[in-house]
Amino acid sequence: MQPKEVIFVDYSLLWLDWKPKDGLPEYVKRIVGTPATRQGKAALRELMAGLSAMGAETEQCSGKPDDLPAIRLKEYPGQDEKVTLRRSGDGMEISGSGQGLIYGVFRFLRHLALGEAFPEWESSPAYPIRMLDHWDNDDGSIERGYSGPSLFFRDGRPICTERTRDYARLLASCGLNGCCINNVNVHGNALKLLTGSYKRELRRIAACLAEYGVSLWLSVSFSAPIELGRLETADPLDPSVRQWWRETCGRLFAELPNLVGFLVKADSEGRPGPHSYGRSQAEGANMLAEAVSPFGGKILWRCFVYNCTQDWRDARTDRARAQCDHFAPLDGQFRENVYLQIKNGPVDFQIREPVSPLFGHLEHTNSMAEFQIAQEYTGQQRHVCYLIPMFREVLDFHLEHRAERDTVAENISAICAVSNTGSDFNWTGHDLAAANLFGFGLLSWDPSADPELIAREWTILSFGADPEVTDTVSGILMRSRDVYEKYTAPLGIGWMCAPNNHYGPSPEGYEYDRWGTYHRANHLEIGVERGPEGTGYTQQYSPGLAAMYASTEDCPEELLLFFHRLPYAYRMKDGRTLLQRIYDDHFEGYEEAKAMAEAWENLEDKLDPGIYARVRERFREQLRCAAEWRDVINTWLYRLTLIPDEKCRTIYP
Ligand code: GCW
Repeated sequence: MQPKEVIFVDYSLLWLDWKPKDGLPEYVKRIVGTPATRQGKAALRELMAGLSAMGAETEQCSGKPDDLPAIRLKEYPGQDEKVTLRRSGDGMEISGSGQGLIYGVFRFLRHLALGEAFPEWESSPAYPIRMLDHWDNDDGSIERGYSGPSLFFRDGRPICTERTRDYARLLASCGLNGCCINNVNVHGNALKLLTGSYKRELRRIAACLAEYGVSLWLSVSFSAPIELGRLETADPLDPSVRQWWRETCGRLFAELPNLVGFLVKADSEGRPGPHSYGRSQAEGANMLAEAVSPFGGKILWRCFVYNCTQDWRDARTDRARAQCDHFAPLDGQFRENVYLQIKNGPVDFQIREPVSPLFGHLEHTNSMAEFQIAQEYTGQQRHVCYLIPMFREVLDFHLEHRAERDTVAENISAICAVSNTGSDFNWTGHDLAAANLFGFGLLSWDPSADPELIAREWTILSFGADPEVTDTVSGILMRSRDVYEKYTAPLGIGWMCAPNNHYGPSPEGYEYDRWGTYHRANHLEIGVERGPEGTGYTQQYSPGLAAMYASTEDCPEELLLFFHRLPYAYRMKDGRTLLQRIYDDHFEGYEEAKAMAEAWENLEDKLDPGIYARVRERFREQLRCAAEWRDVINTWLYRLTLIPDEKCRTIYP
């Protein structure tokens, strides 16, 4: 029997576990250039360590440059993020500011690991703000966290550990430059992050992040002047409130040189906000923007404002409309250091939603796209669900509101994702979920990056370069979103998950609740009509898109039940009935999940045994849960309609 060729991997390093590499170019033996800044030094250290892990014996030559083949590091002054890799004589030159060098070095190491001798790259990131939002609480728990306790908090206090620096490296290595460390729902001691009580800890965290060019952001409570300042109001137009914020910011920004600004969830799901004082969202955001502006600070203002105490009997209120209804009329009223943070879809991170129409209404306001790599509604890091193809679809979407620069990617000026990381040794719970972290980083730098190439690259960096492993793992990743979609809620309808924890099926779990997420299914029809005859949501899009979505014929089928209420006998384009399509998707989705699990099992001899076993366990749970989804959704629809599956597969009457 052939000996197994297994690569052992230190998965706590994720894609930064550089593997030994044959045939490295001659020039990697020498590094010329001595960066002066903290980031530049970190870049040099990464380069030395990366090359050594790949098996090179590299020396750093700090003397006068000569003509011998070498890697030349050229550091420019400033904070610019631009980076250039180019051939220089028989060697390579990597140039940029200190921060640019970090991106350049990681990119260079990636190229070497992928087998390119002279990588050439000249690039600047698409957005100046590319960050992760942590929903981490002061007690160390994480709202919607699926990979262990918080990296940033323990027992009511912020913490800086040896992993904080590792985390900063991971973020910088895929192009991210910011991190908001606490939950947008600000509770408990997290309120006191503004007070100076945790100055020491925050300074340490900020310094670890800064070394890799990652800025610190904090989530703040709009009513902090009451909670902390003992004022009687948080009215944004009240002079004492404004004064309180100015003073607080003055102290905080002086204490934390790497702080860039605040993230605010106001008037949303019970959080305080300007509406309580009869003020607009713009008045609220601008008050904070003014307070941070002397320090070059920025405000990220979330647009997740909707009525979360809706009466389910009220069929006229449509939650999908809420963001545009609240924010579109305010375009142009926000200060230039405010960014409106908009979830990718109009409701809430479901596996299939249309693109939020709000992106098309902000001609004179900075906007920021918010994605979620924490898999709250997409399998909670127990199911494999590679989200990068979905994010690309959103970024590529044409809003049809202007002739040029019309896609979402071209309209936004910042980008973020709710983080999927925690203290688990593999950072993301499911080993394959790290592809979402890596992929989001790459996409935030270059929104035209190819999700499939990202998947392949990530697989090689994580598991080594065996072509069968690369094809199989990237193949699993690329199919995974469609598979998850098929066995869960059908055709864009969303919300058939269990209430509160959002895992597993419960088709009526949210039906008689206050959250505004209804399908209103009866024995004849399912869905909410959102065309002009219905809630009018479609009219929030530009006329061409509005007409497309309003027409059942032209509406993309995968979104049919997001936009329309339809009878079960409605004919799909391929002639199947709507109900048969749903049955088929659920049976197929399960089979496809099983095929993904089997494909993984075929790699047993080729993978690090620890990774193999962990992912196999997760697939077991995915299959159990996929079967549950299939059977619950199919059975529920069968019992409602009494229409059997044409193919007579098992449903439970
Ligand atoms: O969908 C909801 C989540 C909440 C989250 C909220 C938000 C942080 O279930 O847990 O709160 O979205 O985005 O603010």
